[in-house]
Amino acid sequence: MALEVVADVARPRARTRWRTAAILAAAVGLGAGAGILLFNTSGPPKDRDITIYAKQYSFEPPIIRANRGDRLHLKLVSLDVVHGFYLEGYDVDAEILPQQKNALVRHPSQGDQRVEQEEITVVATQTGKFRYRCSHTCGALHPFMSGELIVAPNHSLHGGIGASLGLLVGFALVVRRREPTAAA
Ligand SMILES: [Cu+2]
Repeated sequence: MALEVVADVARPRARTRWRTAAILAAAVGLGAGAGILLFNTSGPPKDRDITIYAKQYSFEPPIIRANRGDRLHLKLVSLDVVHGFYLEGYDVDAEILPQQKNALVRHPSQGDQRVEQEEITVVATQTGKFRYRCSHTCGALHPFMSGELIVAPNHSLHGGIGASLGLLVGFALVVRRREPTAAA
């Protein structure tokens, strides 16, 4: 026992610190990976038909949830006046005319030319929250007319939870390793 303690004290401190850091880093990494794997329940991408109704001054549905990779086939319908549909982050903007089956769609990055389309296909390649809002002045409360596309999974969140748990486990391991020294 005495020998062991002497050996422990004699061990260069730098190496101990290095090992501690390595254990913590490994624990954080494993935790983050486990978090992503365990909570990633999205399954294979799906094709989904979604009709979005626009009326003064809201969209129905106000929130669309999708999983990363899903192909969303959006049909836009106005129930009253002319509205717009601009989807943040996906380069989509449309004009929705009442009593019209087709929307006038454009891709802002490619200019102002609009094409009549019955539906807009959006592949949810980016995760996160993306606001969609009316882009055609439709009345007094027009600026408040918006909704939200939420694309899961949120890897950074689950990875973060896993990393935190990993950090805790890592600390526990480090503390256990130090116990013999503390007892001496
Ligand atoms: Cu509007």
